[in-house]
Amino acid sequence: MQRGELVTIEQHILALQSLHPGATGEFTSLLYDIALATKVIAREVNRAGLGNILGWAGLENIQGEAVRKLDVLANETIIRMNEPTGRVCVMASEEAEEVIPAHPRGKYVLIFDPLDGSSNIDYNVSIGTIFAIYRRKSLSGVGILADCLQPGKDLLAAGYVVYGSSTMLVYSTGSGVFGFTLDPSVGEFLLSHSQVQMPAPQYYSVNHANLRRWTRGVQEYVRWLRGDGEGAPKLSERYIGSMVADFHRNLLAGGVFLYPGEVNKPQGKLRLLYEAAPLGFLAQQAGGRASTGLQDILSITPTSLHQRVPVFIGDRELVATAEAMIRQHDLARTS
Ligand code: AHM
Ligand code: MG
Repeated sequence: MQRGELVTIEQHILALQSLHPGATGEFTSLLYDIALATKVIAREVNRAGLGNILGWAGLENIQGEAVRKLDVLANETIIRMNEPTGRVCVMASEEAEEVIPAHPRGKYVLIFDPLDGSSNIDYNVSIGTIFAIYRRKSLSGVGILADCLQPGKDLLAAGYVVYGSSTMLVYSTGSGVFGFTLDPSVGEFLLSHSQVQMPAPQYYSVNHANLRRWTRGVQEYVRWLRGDGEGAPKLSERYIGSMVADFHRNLLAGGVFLYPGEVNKPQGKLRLLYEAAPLGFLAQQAGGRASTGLQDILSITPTSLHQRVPVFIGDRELVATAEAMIRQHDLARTS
């Protein structure tokens, strides 16, 4: 990009398409539809706190429409904008128990977490949308569950939008990670971060309140992240409680985010399809990694839509140390 040149997300997606001579433009349009849906969500997130001030009564606003919770609204926005286009055959959302059938001729599968960071939604703290796109596997008709249960290594694209002090969309189609900042005055996402690579780590992000419930390996690892023991890094701690926002900071500033399993809940909290795999794909594209502590997250073929996995994601070396400590302290005890 030349200095001073403005690149919109649409131009950027089209430029990527030109690298694939056989491309029909459908994938390009799908990415653009997602970007558009997130602009609608960003608008709602930005005015969320105005509901009471503007005098919306109870569950109805002044037009008599039901005031929906933001996460429901985000979910409906993404579904409505992608269901009829003919580009996706099936969708899966963190907010929906079953798959969402779409168009029989759709070539793609769209997986999304409409509004991640639910505990922060009501408090004006950064939240996000995560999306992932796979090629369909079924041969015809409306897509099915098997289309959604694909490993992260087969992703065609993944990305997220963080609704923070500004709104940013970050995505990858497998040729690097690119970030766009929404200019609200013109309503366009403009390229602000090109070919993002994770710098040397500065931060670790974890909910320390869970400390007593972690396995010995995880406890040792977090102690090491805090500076105890041989070769321990010098890091500072930051935890927002919205995975998108925590991941985003570590992507740009360098670091590791973890949501480990617990002794009585070894699978942890975060969802493989909607959270771990798409962000794992971005981490890898930016020079980092994502692991469960025992296995590379991108290699896992999901067995159910809402499967959970422990997550260690970010700087490669820091993730590798988590794996080593978990193998040393936890595997020896269970095998
Ligand atoms: P959600 O999908 O209900 O928003 O839950 C996922 C979120 C992540 O964004 C975040 O990393 C984690 O839950 C925070 O959990 P906790 O409040 O236990 O620290
Ligand atoms: Mg979520």
